[in-house]
Amino acid sequence: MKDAFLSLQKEATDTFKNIKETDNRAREAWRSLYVGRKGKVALLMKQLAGLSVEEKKEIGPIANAIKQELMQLFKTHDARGANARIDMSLPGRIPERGHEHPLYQVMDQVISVFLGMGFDVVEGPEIELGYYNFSALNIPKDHPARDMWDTFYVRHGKEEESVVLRTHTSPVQIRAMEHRTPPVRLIVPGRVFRHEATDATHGSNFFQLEGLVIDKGIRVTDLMGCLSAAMKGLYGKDTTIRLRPSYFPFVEPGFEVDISCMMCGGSTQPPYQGGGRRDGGCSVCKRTGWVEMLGAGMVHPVVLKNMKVDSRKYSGFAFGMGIDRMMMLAYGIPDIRLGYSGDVEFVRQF
Ligand code: FA5
Repeated sequence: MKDAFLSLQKEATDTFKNIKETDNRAREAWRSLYVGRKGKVALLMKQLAGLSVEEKKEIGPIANAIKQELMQLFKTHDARGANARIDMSLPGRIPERGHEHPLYQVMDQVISVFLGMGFDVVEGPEIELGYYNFSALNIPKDHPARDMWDTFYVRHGKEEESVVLRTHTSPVQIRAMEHRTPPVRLIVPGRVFRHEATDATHGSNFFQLEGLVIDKGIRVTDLMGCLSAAMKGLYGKDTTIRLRPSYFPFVEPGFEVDISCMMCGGSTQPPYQGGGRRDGGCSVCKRTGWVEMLGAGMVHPVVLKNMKVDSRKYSGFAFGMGIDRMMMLAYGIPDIRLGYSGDVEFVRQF
């Protein structure tokens, strides 16, 4: 038996020496024939089972050593062989580069416009206390104004204990002012959540960007000037804005801010022949010439009080815009849900 192992060792070693270094196929055949799972060494080792205990003690270690030696011979050679050589002249494999999601592209554009106007960027938690999301923003419990936001409750209960997925970025106004004193100029980009029946323009998960300015003598005209400059920065110098009265509990007065249509340039009169036209008018502004862009208003004195800001000395304005809808306008995306579909083919277009 011992001789059988020794002669197999010699046979295997001699055969291996005769294989050309570049002949990968022959080397692989050698590996399979001698040290493979059903190779000659394995077959011979099976026969060890029929030996006496004494013989096993003597031959077992020899058999194992031969097996290891042959496997090592193959491995060592393989490491130096043709397989392991690197052809430096081959062109490298270039990994595919991704790019920012269109939502973040738009978000970054908006942020950079406001950074240019001297605003700071602040962030806050997506899971928020009911206090910050509602009460501190002058929306008391059971007030009908809460119906404006369909809320996902993480913990429903007493007001001071309730926890929600924030329905807007406005709670960060309050949080930010816990560590600041006026004058402040800040923006808050972030994800928000609403218990919406989703459709082409409504998501249950979308992005907003909030703005807050507080200083001495801030007036509605400052709000108008600031938002007008920002919208010109985003949509071109000919862009104009208009304010319509609206209601948000945390501002007084409150406005909806529209901008002149970026597609038809505010032309309401047919025959308009530019982009976005369908059946006798611009499909983006529906021939009104205006596109709804933001909610805004002068910060309510109750909210200033909750921020520990003296409303006799200071005043301010706040605004909030929906980034998803801005993305839809910027890229002509017909359905808000496409942005969250995880479809790479969709994202690659932008
Ligand atoms: C607010 O959320 C206020 N916090 C904004 C605000 C801030 C007003 C500061 C005054 C002062 P509103 O619910 O209208 O307001 O939402 C703001 C924007 O978010 C909308 O103009 C819209 O662009 C976007 N938006 C609202 N609901 C959805 C939705 N379900 N899906 C996608 N975008 C939405």
